[in-house]
Amino acid sequence: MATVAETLLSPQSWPASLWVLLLTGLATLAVQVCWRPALPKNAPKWWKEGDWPVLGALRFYSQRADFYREAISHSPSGNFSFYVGKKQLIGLSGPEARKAFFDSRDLSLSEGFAELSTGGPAADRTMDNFSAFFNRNLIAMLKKENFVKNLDLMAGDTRKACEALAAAPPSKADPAWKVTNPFDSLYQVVYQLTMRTVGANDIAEDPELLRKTLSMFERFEKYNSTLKIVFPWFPAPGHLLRIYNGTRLAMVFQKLIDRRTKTGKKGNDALQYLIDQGAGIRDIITFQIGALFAGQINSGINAAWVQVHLARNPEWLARVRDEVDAAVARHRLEESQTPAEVLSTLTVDDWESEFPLIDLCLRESIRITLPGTAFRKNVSGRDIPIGSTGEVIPAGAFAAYWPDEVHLDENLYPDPLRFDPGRYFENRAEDKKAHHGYLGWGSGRHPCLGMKFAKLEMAFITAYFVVMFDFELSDKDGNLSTKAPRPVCRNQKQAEKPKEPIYLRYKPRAP
Ligand code: HEM
Ligand SMILES: *[C@@H]1O[C@H](CO)[C@@H](O)[C@H](O)[C@H]1NC(C)=O
Ligand SMILES: *[C@@H]1O[C@H](CO)[C@@H](O)[C@H](O)[C@H]1NC(C)=O
Ligand SMILES: *[C@@H]1O[C@H](CO)[C@@H](O)[C@H](O)[C@H]1NC(C)=O
Ligand SMILES: *[C@@H]1O[C@H](CO)[C@@H](O)[C@H](O)[C@H]1NC(C)=O
Ligand SMILES: CC(=O)N[C@H]1CO[C@H](CO)[C@@H](O)[C@@H]1O
Ligand SMILES: CC(=O)N[C@H]1CO[C@H](CO)[C@@H](O)[C@@H]1O
Repeated sequence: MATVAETLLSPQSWPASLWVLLLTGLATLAVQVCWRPALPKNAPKWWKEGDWPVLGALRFYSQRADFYREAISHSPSGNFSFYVGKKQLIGLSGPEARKAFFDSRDLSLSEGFAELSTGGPAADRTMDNFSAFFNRNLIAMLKKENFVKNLDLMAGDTRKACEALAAAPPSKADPAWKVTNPFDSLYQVVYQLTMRTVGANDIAEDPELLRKTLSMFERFEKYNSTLKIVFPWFPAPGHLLRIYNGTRLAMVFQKLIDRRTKTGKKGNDALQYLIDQGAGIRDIITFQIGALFAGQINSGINAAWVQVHLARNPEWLARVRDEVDAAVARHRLEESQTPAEVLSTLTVDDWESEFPLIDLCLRESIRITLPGTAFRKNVSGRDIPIGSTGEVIPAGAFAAYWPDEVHLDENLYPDPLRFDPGRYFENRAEDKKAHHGYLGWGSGRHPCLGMKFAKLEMAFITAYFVVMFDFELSDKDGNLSTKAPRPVCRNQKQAEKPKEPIYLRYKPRAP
């Protein structure tokens, strides 16, 4: 009798049953890969433009805003369905749909985000479990008492970073000026403050470790893979690099935890808080990476954009400066104190209440800077009606909402790309003209958990920066630049550093 190996190596001698088995197997596999569940009848109409067999609407990932805008304009209800791989997505638009998206308790933010932004596995209960763990601990870390505890450190970090800028070498073009790319320098300040608040002081206090881990994080964040989102089971190369880089970051935290366990020397920080809760090492590390995703990107990019907008809008720079100067004057105890010294004496309450114009500048910057879509997944086990249209978000399907629909709507925000924090003054209140008319801090059931912290960071950075420096846009050598920076590409999936670097030249503020 032939051995199994011999049989397998000579297909011409295979019995018919083996062929049947093989072909059935292949067919099953093909069907599994290619089959897409049909949309229920009451789902919004399928927008097929740009749909690829099996893969789905890849354009949603490469040109999101264009895809979304066209789909809305071609859809009878303004809502439309499409596929990403097997996943069914419902693109929503209009006020009713916005309400359903932001107010429904049956839609999960964490599961939508995991599967559509990073290609995580389809959620199971452990995932839900982690997201509760994540939010609970983040909320604890972002409590006011922790800001009070860390205030001197955070204000000190910001001040030192500005003093380092002051000590930088002069620019090539003009020795009176120095040059910085705020998307690097101020982004790093945000990273340090984030590390202090939701990470580990060992990292926040070690410039080399800060630099190293930020670079790991940025690589980790950059290596994404559309393929992985379409086929969650596929070991896409981009995804493997991402995992590799993420693992290196995880190892840094692992080492810190090991050291603390071994020496018994506790830290006084967020990492220690998690260890003391008895959280497992995997959960701690996943938390740390998640907290960086939530806390770093939007804050870091807006910290830079606010200064760029101020450099382009001298009347707003003057108003913000007046606000900061007035606070300095109120808190000055001695003639000899520098403004930076005075700022270092402010309390958390002062920081939170005395800089309303910085808040509005941030609000305006976010509106202009936040492209992409928000995601939810229907985890309710029921179809979710979209307002009174009779259309539904089917069970297990995803919903997407595109904030530009309101943020760049001329009827709400005239001349929408213009930086104008005055839009939010009470007498104009353009953000209140529609329900869920401003989405920059989330809305409805999922407001941003980090808003107070982000506003505090922005107050530190902007106050020290405008009080210490005169600044304007320049090129990398320090030549004055009168050209407007290229506006944020709406097709981006999230806030990103500008592809064409933007530089500020600065010098100590004229007395
Ligand atoms: C300028 C900075 C920031 C901006 C513009 C921003 C914006 C947002 C937005 C728009 C959402 C809602 C997303 C959605 O509806 O799908 C959100 C949610 C969230 N943000 Fe922020 N955020 C910022 C800073 C932070 C920081 C510093 C943290 C934490 C350290 C943070 C933690 C979170 C978390 C955990 C959620 C999810 C809340 C939930 O699951 O219900 N954010 N943020
Ligand atoms: C999307 O569906 C909702 C559901 O009723 C509807 O109110 C909204 O107007 C639709 N969008 C557009 C742009 O028609
Ligand atoms: C998840 O749930 C299980 C069992 O319910 C529990 O033992 C575990 O600690 C939870 N994990 C987290 C991160 O909350
Ligand atoms: C910018 O500065 C560099 C260095 O001083 C100089 O060589 C160059 O000509 C300047 N470019 C412009 C456009 O002024
Ligand atoms: C991260 O991924 C990129 C791909 O370079 C790779 O070159 C780099 O070495 C990886 N390691 C990290 C993660 O630094
Ligand atoms: C799925 C996804 O987000 N892919 C993006 C990964 O990053 C590159 C470059 O930053 C983008 O071009 C891809 O669209
Ligand atoms: C409203 C809705 O979409 N309900 C569905 C949500 O997802 C679950 C499970 O995936 C389905 O069973 C529901 O019908």
